[in-house]
Amino acid sequence: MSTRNQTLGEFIIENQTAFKYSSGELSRLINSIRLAAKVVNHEVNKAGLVDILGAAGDVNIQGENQQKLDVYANEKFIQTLTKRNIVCGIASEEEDDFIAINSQDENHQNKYVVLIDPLDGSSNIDVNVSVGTIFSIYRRITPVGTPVKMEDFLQKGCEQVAAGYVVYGTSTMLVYTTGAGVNGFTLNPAIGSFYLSHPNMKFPETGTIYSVNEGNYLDFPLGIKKYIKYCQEESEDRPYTSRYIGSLVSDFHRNMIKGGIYMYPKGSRNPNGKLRLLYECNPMAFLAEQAGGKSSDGYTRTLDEVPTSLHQRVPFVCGSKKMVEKVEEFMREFGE
Ligand code: AHM
Ligand code: MG
Repeated sequence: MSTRNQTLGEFIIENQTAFKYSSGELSRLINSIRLAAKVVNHEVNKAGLVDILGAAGDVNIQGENQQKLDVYANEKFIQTLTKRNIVCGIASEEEDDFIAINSQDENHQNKYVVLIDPLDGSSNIDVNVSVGTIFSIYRRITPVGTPVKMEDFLQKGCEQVAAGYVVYGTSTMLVYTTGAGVNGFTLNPAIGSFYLSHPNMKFPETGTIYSVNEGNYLDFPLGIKKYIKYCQEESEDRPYTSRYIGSLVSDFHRNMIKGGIYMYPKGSRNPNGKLRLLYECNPMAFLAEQAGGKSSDGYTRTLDEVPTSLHQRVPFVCGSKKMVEKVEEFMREFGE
């Protein structure tokens, strides 16, 4: 039974046997993500010192090249997962193609592939606004010991075995699920450990926050426009408010705690929406459902979408169950 003051490391060990495929491999994998997250957190926290330490592209005092933080985060996560030899493949929002690991070694037994958005919302870094890392984990479907193939990555979201995010915010948190609820851990920077601070996180069934980039309003499908107007209409039972950070992880995190809905619909600039099914929408949809929320493209459950390519984008509506259902009602009635 999980208790407060528990570290993430203790929690992972304690809950390992509850996981249906338990072999320790998934625990080691989540442990590696925890480790890389701490390293990236350290670097993200220094971002404000850029004028002092040098901007991306500069050479720093030790003669090292300064990297853009999203490139840095990408390298750190890939290095950590590769060196510890616990996954057979990685796909990253920052890479054109997937990376096969140990593909020449017939004895490798690794079963998991990881899909990752190493630093989501990175345009927010320069202005000291929270950013995040999003990860998604599947069991490979091709035989163990053979090189991973595209089909190992193009699985439906409902096949995920784990997913989560790190939010580098006022506090740094790691929130994840292995399909048995959602738990949130806060980093104590003085000690360098994540502590269970938000056990069994749940989306309120409904909420008052809607999060959408209203700058794209004129481009939105009619159903979404009508829903936004519905939120804006004055009504005693609907005291809605708009909150949009522009960092998916942070917008989702707030909405899960307070109750709300996040939308990135299609528009003429983004004909399929902006967000990526595999790196952003599926992991968030898995977390949302595990927390009692809901996620769809306005019509179809996100986790049932059949992926066709690694970097595919889809419209995304995710959050408190009743609010997502309301959007779907509007989409059915008014459509595009
Ligand atoms: P990114 O992967 O290039 O960082 O883009 C994803 C981000 C999300 O975090 C955020 O919700 C969205 O883009 C904001 O987009 P916009 O600025 O179009 O509203
Ligand atoms: Mg992203």
